[in-house]
Amino acid sequence: STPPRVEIPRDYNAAHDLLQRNASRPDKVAFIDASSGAQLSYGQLAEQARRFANALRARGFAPETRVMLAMLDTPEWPVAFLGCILAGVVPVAVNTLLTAKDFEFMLRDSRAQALFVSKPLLPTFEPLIGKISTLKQVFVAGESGERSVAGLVAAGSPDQEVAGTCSDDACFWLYSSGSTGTPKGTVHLHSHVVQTAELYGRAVLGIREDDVVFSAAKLFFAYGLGNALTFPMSVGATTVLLPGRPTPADVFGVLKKHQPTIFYGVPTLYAALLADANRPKKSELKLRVCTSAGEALPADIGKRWTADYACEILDGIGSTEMLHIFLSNKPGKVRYGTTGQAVPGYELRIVGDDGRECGNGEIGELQIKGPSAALMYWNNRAKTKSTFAGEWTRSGDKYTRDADGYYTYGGRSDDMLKVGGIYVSPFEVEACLMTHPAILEAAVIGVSDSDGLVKPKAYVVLKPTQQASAADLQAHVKNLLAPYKYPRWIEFVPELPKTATGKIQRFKLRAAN
Ligand code: 3SK
Repeated sequence: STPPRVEIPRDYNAAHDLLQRNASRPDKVAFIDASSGAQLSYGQLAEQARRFANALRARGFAPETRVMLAMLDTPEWPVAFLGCILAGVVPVAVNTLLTAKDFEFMLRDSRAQALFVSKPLLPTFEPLIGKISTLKQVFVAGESGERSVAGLVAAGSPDQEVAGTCSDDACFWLYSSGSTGTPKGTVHLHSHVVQTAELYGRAVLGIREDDVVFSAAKLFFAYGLGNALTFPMSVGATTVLLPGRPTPADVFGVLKKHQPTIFYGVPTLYAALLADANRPKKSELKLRVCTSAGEALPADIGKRWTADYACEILDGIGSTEMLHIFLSNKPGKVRYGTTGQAVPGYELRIVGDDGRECGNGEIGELQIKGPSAALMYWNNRAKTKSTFAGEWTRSGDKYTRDADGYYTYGGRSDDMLKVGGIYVSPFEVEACLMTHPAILEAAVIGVSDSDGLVKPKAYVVLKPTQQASAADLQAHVKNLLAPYKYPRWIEFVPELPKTATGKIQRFKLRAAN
């Protein structure tokens, strides 16, 4: 059958489109802050985004300049994101769990001229403010006053002025992690927002106006951005935002209090929810569909969740590069243990090491062709060329396909690990361990825990006469890197397996687990 196509006019602004789709429902709640209980209606959202955009213009931010959003998930996030896009300014949304060193790299790489930062994150950014010459202005979310996001919104005119962007203009960036450490600024276009909302949000998830959605993945992730902002806004649904960490208690709290009909999680979280002794009964929740992405969902977790909550988990895979999910299980056709079938509108192929397309049952790299592939990685021509190979985007994930078109995950093509749905570079964790004075050498691999979910494990060689406990080394990593990157297990060994040329043979360590 003909693949679905979403037609988008040349003159087009993604934020304007999302807001216009809801112009007829100004009183409907668009966003709820689960922590404060504050609500933002579609009418308020449209007005605040317009004011934000006009205030940016008044302060001299020209279309195509970049600004950084380092904000927790509160209703100010969509106001800032949509406000920037309305003004043609390009928001660079960053992972709030990262360190000052990571943020410094991203501020310098993107040359963001303004920073919008949530108050609790300000101490991490303070040493950078004044140090980076391209960063001119800072606005704080979660407070009032002249230098706040709220102050900026209040100062802007409510007039409707939309930047003259076109569908192929840069709309926003997200940073994608790489195995060599430096994150890659991934440039997405205005058209990509509605492509993903229509092809996956509407056609696979079946999202609709009467849905209430809740995503454990935050808005700064491509997964969370679609889940909790662009998909619900594309149909006028309501989103519950949780600014803090999605602990099982908080997630169940939201599911009970706000009764979401769509819940978007990641495998580690589903495992933790199923292990929670205080979890609610099925009758206390109103879920109609759940999703999982970030890493392959172990079949057992999916089956137990469905048995307990009478709701399927649609396991799928997307990427920062493709913006959202291109391969997914579909309602009523779920096969646990697989990542499902191609999302209509995307073409998939599996390519072997010899460059030939694989047949059913053969393992190779999954490649994707579809209308939401990023334009490029900023400042990184070599990686852009190797990832975005003409119409096909390389995923770096190994897959097999069966005769029914279901795909099964077979590991990464590189050494990257996915921990709780977030990429972790083993090289970065090794380099961090090596800064500990007692460590001579370290090697990090991914090892499955009892739920079948991958976590970092470190093999460590101590310097002669030096001592350190596993807890010391874990604390050292937690201190220097984003906390989710720390090795959950540490094994002390007399030496690491190496090739004749001195390269660590991680495959030997993997085989021993
Ligand atoms: O990790 C994934 O599978 C994913 C899903 C949707 C959007 C982005 C990503 C990385």
